[in-house]
This record gives sequence, structure tokens and C-alpha cells, in this order.
Amino acid sequence: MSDTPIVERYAHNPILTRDDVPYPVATVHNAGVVKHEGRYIMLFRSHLANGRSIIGRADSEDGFHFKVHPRPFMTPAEHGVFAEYEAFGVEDLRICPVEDRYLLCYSAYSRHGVRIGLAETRDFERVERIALITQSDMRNVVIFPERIGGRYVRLDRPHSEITPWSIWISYSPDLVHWGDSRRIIAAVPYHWDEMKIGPGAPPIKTPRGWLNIYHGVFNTMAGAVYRLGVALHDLKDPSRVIAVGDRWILSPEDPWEVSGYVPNVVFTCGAVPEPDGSIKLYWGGADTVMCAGVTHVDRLIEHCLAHPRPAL
Ligand code: BMA
Repeated sequence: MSDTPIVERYAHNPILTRDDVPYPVATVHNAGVVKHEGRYIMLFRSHLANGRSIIGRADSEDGFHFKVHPRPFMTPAEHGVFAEYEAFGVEDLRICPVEDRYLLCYSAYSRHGVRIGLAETRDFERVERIALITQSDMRNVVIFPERIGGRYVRLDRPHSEITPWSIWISYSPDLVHWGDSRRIIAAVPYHWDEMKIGPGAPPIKTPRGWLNIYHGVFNTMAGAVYRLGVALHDLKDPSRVIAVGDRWILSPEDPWEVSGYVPNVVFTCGAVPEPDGSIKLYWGGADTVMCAGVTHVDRLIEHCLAHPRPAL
């Protein structure tokens, strides 16, 4: 392994904790983040004291110092079909900038299982729920920032005991109906991501391909360890995986990643590409706090290409 870390942790992590939230929450973690009109907007998950999750909003000028809004951003819907499928909470929201709006993909939990809700916003003030875009049990949906071959494209991860927990791709003409699904990246036996993998941050476009920062899980006698890895997908056909980096890019190390609500977890739902090629990466530490770090498009591409492993 090279001496310089692939992701350089921000010196003052964690960047957000429950003490920063002006309403009662037990945790602050697994946040989607984008840069909107020059400001960073973070939509973070919090467990309430009943164990169910809601989504809060925090804003920042520099991507590291965030101020939380006085009220939650999204709580389970109270009426209609969304209310029925969100009753147990809303979790792990990804903010996907797609053309002229932001698509919000979140896990909706209920007595029916977990499925993905899709909402949209342009200004983070008005939010409109569009549809529940998966059946049970599916998680970790990220949508590519542009249509490819005229269709919307997403990555996701079936969450079931009988399918291997892998990354899949699907396509849609209208964001509501999805199909042509295929499994494209599998976990590798006896490897850091052997138990399961799933999409993390929304894909980042680079001249060499789409960067897909994902999470991988390894089971130990002391419980599961969540780490982050990266894969590179073909620009015109993202179902074609150019390379999956064989080694992780981030592993739980700091005290607030190693211990907390769920020990040994770094879990990302968001990364912000900057004009200079750097990437601000955000992750939940131990399902308890939010952390940030910086990496670079070139560094991630090099990581994928230098030590690749087969995608399937
Ligand atoms: C996954 C999801 C994430 C969580 C992780 C570690 O299955 O529930 O929200 O961060 O487990 O607990």
C-alpha cells in the first residue's frame, strides 16, 4: 500500500454530531451532500430515541463547518401510499444531481420491509415525493447525473438472504418504471468486501469513466466491518465495469468510527466533486457521527487501475 492515504481525513473530524442538532436525536450519520449554488447542503440521518430514523438538513460555506436547520428536513409521510411504506422511518438519503434538479433516494422502512422512495427538489425548500421505485427489499439507490442512451440509470443493491448482496444496474425512461436490471459487481470471497457490497455516493463523471464509491462489508467474530472501495465504469455503458479497485480506500480507524452505535463502520452516501479534481468525501462513523475527508479523481482512478480485481 502507498504511504499517502487515498482519502485524507479532515483534521477536525467528526464534523457533525448530535450535539449540533437543535432537536432531540441519538445519532447524526449517513448523509447525502451536494454543492448547491456555491453552498454545501447535507441531508443527514438521525435515529430518534425510539430507534426510528428521520432526515435533517445542515448547510456549510466550506464543506466542513455545517450548521443544522432548526427543524428536520424529512420525516415519514403522514398520508397515502408513502405513509404506509415509510412508517418505520426514512434512512440513508442520497442527493443525486440529475440535469436541472436533485433527486433524493432514501430507504423507506415499514412492516412491508425496506424499499426506496424517490423525491425531488430544486431548492431544498420544496420537496415532492415522486414514487416508490423499488419493491421490497432493495437499498442504496444512486442515480447517474445524466441520461445515458436516453434513459435514466441507477445502481442499487438487493437486500435479501437469498440473492448475493451485489451491485446491480437498472434503467428507466421516466424515473418511475425501472428495468433491464443486471448484476454488475459482486462481493469477493475471503476479501475485505466478501459479505456484501452496495452503492455509496452518487456516481462521479470523469474523463476516464464514472467513479462509483461503494461500501463493502467483512464479517468477523466481533461483528461486521464496513469499509469503502471504488470502481470505474464505462462512460457510455456504465454496466461495463472497467476496473474495481482490489483494496479498500477507507477503513474504520478513528475512535468515532471504531466505536459508537454500530462499531467499525464507515458508510458513505455522498461525495462532492470540486472543479480542481478534488473530491470531498463524507461518511458516517459508527452510525453515530458525520466525518469528512478529501481525495482526488486521479487518485481514485489510479487506485482502480493499479490493482484491479474482476467485477463479477
Ligand atoms: C447497513 C445500513 C446502514 C448502516 C450500516 C452499518 O446495513 O443499515 O445504514 O450504516 O448497515 O450499521
